[in-house]
Amino acid sequence: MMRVLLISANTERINMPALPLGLGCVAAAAEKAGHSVRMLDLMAEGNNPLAVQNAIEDFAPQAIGVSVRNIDNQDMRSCQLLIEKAKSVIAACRASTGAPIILGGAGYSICPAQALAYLGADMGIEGEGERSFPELLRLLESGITPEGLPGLHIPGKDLGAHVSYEEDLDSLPLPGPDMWSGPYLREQDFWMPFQTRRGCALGCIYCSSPIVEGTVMRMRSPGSVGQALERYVEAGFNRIYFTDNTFNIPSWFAEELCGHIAERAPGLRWRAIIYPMGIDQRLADLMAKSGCVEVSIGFESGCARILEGLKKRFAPRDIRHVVGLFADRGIRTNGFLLMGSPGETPKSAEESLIFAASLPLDALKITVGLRIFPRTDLFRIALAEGIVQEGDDLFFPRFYISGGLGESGKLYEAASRWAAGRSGWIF
Ligand code: B12
Repeated sequence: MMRVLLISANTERINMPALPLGLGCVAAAAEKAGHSVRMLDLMAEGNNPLAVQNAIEDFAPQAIGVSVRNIDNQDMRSCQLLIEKAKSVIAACRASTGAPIILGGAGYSICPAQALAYLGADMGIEGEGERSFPELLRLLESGITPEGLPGLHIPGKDLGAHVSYEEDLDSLPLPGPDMWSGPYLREQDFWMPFQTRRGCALGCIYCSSPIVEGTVMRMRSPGSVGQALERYVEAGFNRIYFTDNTFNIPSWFAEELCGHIAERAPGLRWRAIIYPMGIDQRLADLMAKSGCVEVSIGFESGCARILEGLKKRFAPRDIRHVVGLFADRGIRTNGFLLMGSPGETPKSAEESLIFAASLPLDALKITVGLRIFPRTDLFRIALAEGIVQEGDDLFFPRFYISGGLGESGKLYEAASRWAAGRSGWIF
């Protein structure tokens, strides 16, 4: 048994304060394996500069896990390096203890080697942490060199770490409501995150989700989700944000899920991310009846040619249909438009803006420029176009903007002009 301190370095409130759900999953798994775990969520600590030092002095951990969620804010116009927070956390750990520091999380998994080098940690686990982290603790405790563990990276060593993804999500413990504390949990804009499935096979050219979650979708059983949500509602958390990449895929699963939510957690209000394809009246009705109040729809473009280039499996008419289905049921719709994609021209950009303005959306967020992630088709396109070079460090953000647009300033100007006159539009 080891004393393990798990630190969430994220204090960002961009969009909404995000609870460290992934770290909670890892904590639940480490506890189940018999370790003594303490969580330090820096979001809950306000601005206390001594939070890390105090926790280490008080708990004397034998290992420290640090969750790295965000690298950057993915905004080409005013880019912020959010990873800096994690760097200072690791420095504070180093100043107080010699215990090994282990990284994990989405921001870490996208560029593991670079993150390890930049942050100065001892090792890291790429991908899901529930299996590998407790196993790593066991090996460290027994004094066995941990090489060969799925997803493990150690600076300076090429372990060829293959990442493995759990097939049976129900076998992984879920963090219960008692795992969480902190004043921000009672704030008006707080929505408790909950994940029902992992993995995405859709293959959108720019997306990092397959890197973090793999390309094979795995689901928790709808009954177990209903049961877990019932406990959250009983504990007073009746606003849930489903973090699943595409809540409506597959639709049979989404339908079953809605049935269980309505039965076990009546009174729950929830939000989700939707892929605008394959949603019919029946699913939209079930979503509304089970408490869905808002959907985010990353339709990204209103031009069929650009959507094809992004490898989206929907066309503008599908987007219109889906937005209409939710609007008719009083479910708030947030649209997301991504401008500057491969093949974008001033004409297609305008087509997108006209299209977006014609939809009955409650809000629209416009992003100009696509964050280039490693191991994506967008990276290969950017390479072929000379925007990035082989071996470029994509840990520090690099953005794609179509060469067919002329100056990026013109697109900024167009997006600002369109957003200025419209309520709910954000650029
Ligand atoms: C849902 C989501 C959101 C929701 C969050 C809602 C909420 N209430 O939490 C919303 C839409 C609000 C959002 C906002 C943002 N997001 Co977001 N989001 C996601 C998404 C799709 C899922 C995150 C999630 O909760 N996963 C579920 C948990 C269980 O998984 P996990 O955290 O990855 O944890 C697992 C592993 O990583 C690992 N692990 C985690 N911690 C640790 C620690 C250790 C020690 C170990 C060993 C392992 C480990 O084990 C866990 C369990 O298996 C991811 C993409 C993705 N598919 O991962 C992007 C993602 C995390 N977001 C990202 C970004 C950038 C943002 C924003 C900055 C965007 C913006 N400009 O607004 C904001 C920041 C929000 C904030 N306050 O921090 C990026 C981060 C990469 C980057 N470029 O920095 C991602 C990866 C998406 C992307 N575009 O690439 N987001």
